[in-house]
Amino acid sequence: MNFKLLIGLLFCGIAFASAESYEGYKVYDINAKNVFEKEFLFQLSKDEKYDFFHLPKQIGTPSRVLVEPNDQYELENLLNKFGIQYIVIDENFGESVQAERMQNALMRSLSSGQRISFNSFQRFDDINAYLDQLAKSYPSRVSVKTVGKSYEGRNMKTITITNGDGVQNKKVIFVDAGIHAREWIAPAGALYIINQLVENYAANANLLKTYDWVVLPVVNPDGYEYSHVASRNWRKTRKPVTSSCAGTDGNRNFDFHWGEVGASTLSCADTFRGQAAFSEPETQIVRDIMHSLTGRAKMYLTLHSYGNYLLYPWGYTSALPATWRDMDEVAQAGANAIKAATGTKYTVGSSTNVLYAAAGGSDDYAHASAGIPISITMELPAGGSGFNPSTSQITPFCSETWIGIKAMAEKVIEKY
Ligand code: 0X9
Ligand code: ZN
Repeated sequence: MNFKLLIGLLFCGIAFASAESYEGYKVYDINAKNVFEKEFLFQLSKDEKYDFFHLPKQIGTPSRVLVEPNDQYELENLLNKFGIQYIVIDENFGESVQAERMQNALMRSLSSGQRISFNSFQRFDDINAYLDQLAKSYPSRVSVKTVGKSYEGRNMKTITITNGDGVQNKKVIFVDAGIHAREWIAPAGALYIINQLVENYAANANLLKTYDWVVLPVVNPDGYEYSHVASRNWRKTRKPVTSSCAGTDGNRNFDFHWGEVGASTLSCADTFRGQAAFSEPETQIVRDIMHSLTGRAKMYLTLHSYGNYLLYPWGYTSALPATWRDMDEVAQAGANAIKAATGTKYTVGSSTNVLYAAAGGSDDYAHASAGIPISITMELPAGGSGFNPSTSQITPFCSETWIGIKAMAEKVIEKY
């Protein structure tokens, strides 16, 4: 056996010995046929024992839920009783998590020594190290700034990418990713953007002529690390709330119609809105970046997974913002470019209308409070049972995503 491979697998066994095992957990796809069945699932999702990965309001798009062994009988019973169709898409989520860990450790060990690799999911320290290396290697075009610390004290860094012409105060595209810990493909997508703009500059110079890009690749580093070493399915931040539950949903914590809809008041819930708006250092950091760029920032793009959506405000109401047509035009440009390049379909619309209502999101805040004209949430594709694409899917997913982002950026540059 290859030496690196052996070390990788040994490391994997030792490092994750205490991680949550998910042994016997099942993942179900539930196909609600009508509004009543959808409503039933919405009610069910309020129960914390069901971890809904996906709960779109559209009939015909299945909802997906992870259920621990003790609760499976009750769920199946309920669904059977009401005649709601379901299938089990993962018989043992624990095995999938273990396989993912092994694969990631192996691919990581095979690409060690490289500056950055899209053959494995990167850990937070590796991401920060890549940003610092870029600043060192490309001092005229790249600068890295520590914008604050996460609750657990991790340094959160933005990278600002320019074309090096020295012109100050250009317009800006601000991108973030990873506010939800388990959505690993999102920070990978942000790293891919950085990689393209910096290390493939010549091909992308048109995106940097009159605009600078500011990227915060991991909004929730504590949660991201926790999902790597302790609990794969963790979504929230990590600041304790009560003696038994930690974490706030960062994307319910922004101060615009905070907590009004689609956000839980229960600290143990996955969509907990927080004890107050901006209770989390991580969301404060995003807020402060947005305000520091007011006037300059023309597009805010926040990367999530999954479901292939390009969403714009509002998330708090089904009404649309006055300028929704501008955002729709930009999002359609992204969706069309992806469709033409790979055939992958993205759904475009306001988040309440095409996904579900949820207030306190960063996208609504960016548009309403920070005055950024174009504000878009991009939900990257699902892999595995949702949040766990295989390592071989990272590059194709990210390069496809980049095609859409480039098209949206070009549209923004043309419009503003
Ligand atoms: O629910 C969310 O925060 C996002 N979906 S995810 O599956 N990645 O959790 C969608 C957010 C859309 N925007 C707002 N509701 N404001
Ligand atoms: Zn998300």
